[in-house]
Amino acid sequence: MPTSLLTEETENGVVVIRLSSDNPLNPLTDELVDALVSALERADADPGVRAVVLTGSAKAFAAGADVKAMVPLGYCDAFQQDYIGRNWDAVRKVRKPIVAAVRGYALGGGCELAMMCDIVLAAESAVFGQPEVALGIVPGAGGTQRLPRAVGKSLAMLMCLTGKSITAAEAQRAGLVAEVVPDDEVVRAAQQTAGAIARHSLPVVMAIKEAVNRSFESSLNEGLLFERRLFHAGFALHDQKEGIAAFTERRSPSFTDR
Ligand code: CO8
Repeated sequence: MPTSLLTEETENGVVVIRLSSDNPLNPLTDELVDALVSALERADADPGVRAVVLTGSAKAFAAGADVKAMVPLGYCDAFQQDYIGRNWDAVRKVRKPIVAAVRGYALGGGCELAMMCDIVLAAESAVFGQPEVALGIVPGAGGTQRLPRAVGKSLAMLMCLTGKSITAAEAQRAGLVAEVVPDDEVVRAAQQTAGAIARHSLPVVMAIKEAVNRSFESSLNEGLLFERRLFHAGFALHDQKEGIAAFTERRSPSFTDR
């Protein structure tokens, strides 16, 4: 259900969730993040949704956590409320693929949110950064963990320790971004990418997402074993039989998600 902070529209199995708060910089207020988490959980549970596009305004994907809300917080408040951790864990639990379409600023929590998505497409205007150090704080939603995995230690250190941001082209060269496209095409490009995913068998797509994410959490041996077990389990799927039959019969497969 749309809220004033968020709009959602579904077309051909792809839901576009757009962060659209009153401030076009989309500071990630508790209300905005709660609305986002609810929308993602709804999409995950909705059999009519097969992939998600997450985007922001033309000016910003999101300019980070709501800095103004941090002013009154002390350590005990932050710790007892599990400030930030509480709902961010819900984003990474989404099992359907999420394609981020980033225009403008993706800073701090905004960059971290983009990195929680499965594929990042950037507009030419996109700017990625972890400027928290300038505020006297440490990144709080994965900047020090996901960024080095995405771009390597040296560039991650440079960004986190100096607050220097990088352009869309630099982010693509570093591996943070899959593709860079003109600003007015990025949401459509993300819908097309999500649509290409949505045409495949959903249980297979979900298993692939799980396996790729597992590669960040496990040793190579454990990851390879996990992948092999999923590969074997796939022989129980009708869609695996259908995909292989369609290939051998030189026709398009007709997947049923079974
Ligand atoms: N939080 C709250 N308000 C913000 C934020 C923010 N992150 N960013 C901008 N605003 C507000 C400004 O205060 C200003 O409000 P007002 O008009 O009332 O003064 C309004 O938005 C417009 O901002 P600017 O005038 O600064 O706009 P510019 O176009 O000149 O500059 C920038 C745009 C470069 C994006 C600039 O606003 C900026 O540097 N913003 C802060 C970016 C930042 O430091 N982000 C990191 C925040 S800390 C963080 O994200 C910790 C992560 C922890 C996990 C997060 C999960 C939620």
